[in-house]
Amino acid sequence: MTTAPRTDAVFDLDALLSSDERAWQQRARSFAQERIVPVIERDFENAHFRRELIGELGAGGFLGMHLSGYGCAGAGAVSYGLACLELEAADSGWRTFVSVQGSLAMSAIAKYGSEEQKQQWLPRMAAGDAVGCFALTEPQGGSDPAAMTTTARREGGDWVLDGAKRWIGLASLADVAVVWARVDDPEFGEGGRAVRGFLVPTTTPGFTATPITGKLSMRASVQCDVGLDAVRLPGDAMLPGATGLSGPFGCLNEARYGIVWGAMGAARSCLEAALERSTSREVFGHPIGANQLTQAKLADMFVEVEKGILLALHLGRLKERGALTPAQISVGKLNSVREALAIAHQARTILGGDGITDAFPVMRHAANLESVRTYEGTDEIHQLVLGRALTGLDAF
Ligand code: TGC
Repeated sequence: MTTAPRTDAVFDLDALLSSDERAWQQRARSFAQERIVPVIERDFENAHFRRELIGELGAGGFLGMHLSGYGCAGAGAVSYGLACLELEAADSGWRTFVSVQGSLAMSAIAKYGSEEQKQQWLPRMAAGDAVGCFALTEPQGGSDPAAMTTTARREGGDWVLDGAKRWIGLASLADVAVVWARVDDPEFGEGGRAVRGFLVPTTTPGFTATPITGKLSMRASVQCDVGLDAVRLPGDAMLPGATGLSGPFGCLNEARYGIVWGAMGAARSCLEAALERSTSREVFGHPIGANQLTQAKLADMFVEVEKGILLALHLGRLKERGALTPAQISVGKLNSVREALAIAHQARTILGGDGITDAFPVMRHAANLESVRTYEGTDEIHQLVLGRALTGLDAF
């Protein structure tokens, strides 16, 4: 007997959501399926970022959607997570866009910005009329931001920034960059060595952003090398509310939370492709889904998708209560991406040779997830965060 593929056959996850959350999910799903899915294979092949969708995401309320005021939607953490899931079910690059814009750049301004900075940037960013990027990682690596070498020095009333950043999403499209730099002035904290954030309009002389080419992952999105060569900024360009690395880490928490959900979207997409193929492809005279070995693979993939979504939901409910800890986020980020990658690889085996082509989304998801595994804290960083939480011993 053949049946239509079902991923909601065992758990009724909808029953755990409010009507508002289901509506956000449905809107995100419609956007992803109607505007991204039909073009994503071509965009991935051509390494094309479809800039014209930014305004549509803004009009849909998806940019900074978990922030309140300043034109932002004020949605709950679970609604935001569900939107990440649906966008990443289409492509990790588009969930990354929403993460960089909303969870990193807009969050930095909303958490740490002055009232003037919020007024200047947040409404335009929420509408998609302005794009932001978040410049933390440097060329020598992203795992140890404490080793940052980018500097900000005082010259008269101005700030002058020098340094380099790498893997900065959206930088070549951005209107404003949130740049993290080490200051040399005791007045600004930590004996003159504090990491502080600066809002850099990307038209400022000395700011350059060069898209990184040769990527075999995240091809439908943009990551850049950023140069900061004597970038002169007014004295009020600093974000007043963040002193030290807890500033950028506070934003990384937001983005990592979105990944917990998003990676499960990519995983669900891979499972759905494998399920569909398991009933439509016949080998040895019957659908491959009738083979016990195929069913075991499907069951294992399903178990991890459902567990991952339930974990994401649990973390979302904690976040809504203000009780979510960085170690809990590390559990989610580590688990979701690791399992999503395993699911993508397992799904590929069910698709046979066709699984390596763009007739299916699976290889694209697998390639994208390699980036997701590395950014916002590698597997190893999250293991070490958890090792510290468990033992009380710092192994960095
Ligand atoms: P340590 O130097 O001891 O602590 C610095 C301060 O930060 C605080 N902190 C956190 N605060 C909030 N949330 C977190 N998750 C935090 N983690 C640390 C810490 O309490 C301390 O505060 P204070 O007030 O005492 O100064 O750092 P640590 O030993 O706690 O952390 C070490 C480690 C390895 C966990 C941390 O360095 C780390 O998380 N490394 C990974 C960084 C990372 O994720 N990098 C990738 C960034 S991805 C990116 O930049 C690209 S964005 C996407 C795009 O643009 O496309």
